[in-house]
Amino acid sequence: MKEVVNRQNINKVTEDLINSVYITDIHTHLFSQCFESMFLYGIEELLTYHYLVAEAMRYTDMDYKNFYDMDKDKQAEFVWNILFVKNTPLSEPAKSIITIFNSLGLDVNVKDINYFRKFFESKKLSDYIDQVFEISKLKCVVMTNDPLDDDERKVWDNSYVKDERFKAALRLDRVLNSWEESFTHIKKLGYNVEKDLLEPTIEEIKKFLIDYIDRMEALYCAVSLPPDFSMNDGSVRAKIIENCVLPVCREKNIPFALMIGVKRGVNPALKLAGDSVKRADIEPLEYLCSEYPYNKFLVTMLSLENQQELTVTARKFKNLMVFGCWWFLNSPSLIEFVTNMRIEWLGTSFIPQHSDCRVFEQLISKWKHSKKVIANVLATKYSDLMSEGYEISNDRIERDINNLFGENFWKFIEP
Ligand code: FIX
Ligand code: ZN
Repeated sequence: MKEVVNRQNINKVTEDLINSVYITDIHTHLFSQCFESMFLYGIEELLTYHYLVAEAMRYTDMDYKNFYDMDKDKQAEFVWNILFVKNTPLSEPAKSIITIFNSLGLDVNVKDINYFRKFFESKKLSDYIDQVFEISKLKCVVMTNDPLDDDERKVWDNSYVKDERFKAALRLDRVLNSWEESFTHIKKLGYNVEKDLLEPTIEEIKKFLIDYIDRMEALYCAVSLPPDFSMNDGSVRAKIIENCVLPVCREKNIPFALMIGVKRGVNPALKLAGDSVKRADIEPLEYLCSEYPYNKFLVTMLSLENQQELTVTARKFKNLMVFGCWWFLNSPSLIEFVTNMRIEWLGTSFIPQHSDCRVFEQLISKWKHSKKVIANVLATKYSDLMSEGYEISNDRIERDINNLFGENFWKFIEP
C-alpha cells in the first residue's frame, strides 16, 4: 500500500519501520550455542565487557593486575559498584546495560547485583536466545571465526551444529599480523608452510584458507589492521594479502573485510581494553580497490578523521562497501555524524552499522541505540525531500531500510 507520509509523522513512521525490520548484523564476536563456553551471556559477562572495565578503572586506585586477578564475579561486582552504584551510568557502554535491563523487563533502579543475577540464572538458554533475537529483531549475526584458536577449532572439527542465525567469517588477524608465530601453528594443522613465502608456502596458505572457508561456510574473510597498514612496505602481511587472500577471495567470490585503524595494546595491562585508535592512511585501500577491481572489499575505519576519506573512496570504487560505526565510533553522537555524511555522499549504498557484540544481550542495546539515531537521520533527510514537494511513501522507506540493514550486504556478497 502506497500510503503517503507527511512531515509531521515522518519521524514516527521511519522509527516504526526501522523497528520492524529483521537485521543482518555483519560483524560480531558472538558464537552460537554449540561453542558452549564461548557463547558469552549474562550479568557477569556484561559487566566485565572490556569497554566497561576500561571505564571503571578510571574511578579507582586499584592496579589493573589486581583487578584481573579477581574472579569474574568479583570483577563484575567491582564494575557494578563503581559505574552503577557510586556513579551515574551516562557513558554509552554503561547506558547500554540499563537499556538491556529495561528491555528484558527488569527494574533498572535496583542496586543489588544479585537481583539481576537471579534473573539471568533463571533463563533456559535456547529459549533465551530466541527471546533476545526477537527483542533485537535480528535475522542473523556474523561471528568472528579464528581458525588458529584451538578451542574454537575443536568445535568446528568435532561438535559444530549449524544454527542459521549465526553465520561465519574467517578472521585472519593471526595469519596476517603475526606470521612469525602463526606459520608454525598452521604447519601443525598439516599444511606444509615455511616462514619464507616461497611458492609452495603460498599454495599451502591458499589451501588452508580454502579449507576453512569451506568448513565454516564463511561469508567473508576479515582482518583488523593498524593505522600504519601499508601495501607497499614489503611486509609479509602485504604479500599474503596479494598472493593468497585476494586470489582465494576472488576464487570463492567472497569479500575481504578490512577493519583499519586499531592500535593494539597501547596499555597492555588493560588486556582487551587496552587497544586504541589512530588515523590511518587511505592509500592502501585505494590501491587495493583499483588494482583488484574483481575483488570485493568490506571496509570500516576506526578513526573519526578517516570517515570522509573512506566515504569518498567508496564513491570512486564500487567494489568497496563501507560498513559500520566501529567500536569508539559506536556512540549516538558519532553515529549521527557519520551516518549523515555517508547518506549525503553515498545515498543508501552502504551498511550503516554492525554491533561488534561480544556478549549476547548487547545485541539489544547496541541495535536499539543505533536504530534510534539512524531513524532520526533518515527521517530528517526524507523531510528535506518532502519540503521540496517530493512524495515519500511507506514502501519507499521500507525499501531503503531493508537495503541499509541487510540487503546491501547480501547483494554485495552475492556471487
Ligand atoms: O578487532 C575487532 O574486531 C574489534 O572489534 C575487537 O577486537 C574489539 O575488541 C571490540 O570488541 C570492539 O568492539
Ligand atoms: Zn570486532
